[in-house]
Amino acid sequence: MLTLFASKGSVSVASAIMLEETETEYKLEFLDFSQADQTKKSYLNINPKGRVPALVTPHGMLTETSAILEYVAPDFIPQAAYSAARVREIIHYLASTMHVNHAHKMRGASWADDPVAVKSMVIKVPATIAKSCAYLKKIISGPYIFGSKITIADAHLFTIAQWLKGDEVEIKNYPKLARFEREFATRPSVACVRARGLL
Ligand SMILES: N[C@@H](CCC(=O)N[C@@H](CS)C(=O)NCC(=O)O)C(=O)O
Repeated sequence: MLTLFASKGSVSVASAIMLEETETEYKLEFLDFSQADQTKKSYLNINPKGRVPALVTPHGMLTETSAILEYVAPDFIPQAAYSAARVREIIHYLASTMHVNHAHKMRGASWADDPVAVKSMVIKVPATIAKSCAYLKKIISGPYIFGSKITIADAHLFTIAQWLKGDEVEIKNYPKLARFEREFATRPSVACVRARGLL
């Protein structure tokens, strides 16, 4: 049995969605960020990074959304090398650019001690996230990123799309992204994740 360590509304939602899509049995362990659960010794013993997601597998611990999604849902990656690389291209962009842009709002202190620099990072967030949305809207072919078959990249993008409002970006300004988000939200996997209290 797999165990997913996750927190509400965080990037760990993507892993939960793919566990649901693949009808994998898993146990959910909630971390409450308002109680700084991710910094407690009991969790650091599990995931020294102090981040979610973390997945306990029969082989050992796995972290990083991109790695977890590949492990949990290999059938949601195309077989052809180029198509598979395109899926990874999106996932790596989401993890290394868009997620990091978003993190500058709440986690600026990870990069700078100077309060002016931290505030400056916060101010930049709507613009950098908007730039990511402008890039993504060109990629989405609809209804999902790569057409009618979902891939692991869709779960990742749907999860990050939930942060747009908080980052002061209007999804309706990116109609293809808005349609994707609305469409993906109707999937039973999303309803299951919501019912489990992660969304
Ligand atoms: N690169 C990691 C990032 C994981 C990450 O930053 N997760 C955030 C939640 S969205 C977290 O655990 N933050 C806790 C903290 O910063 O204290 C991934 O994509 O899984």
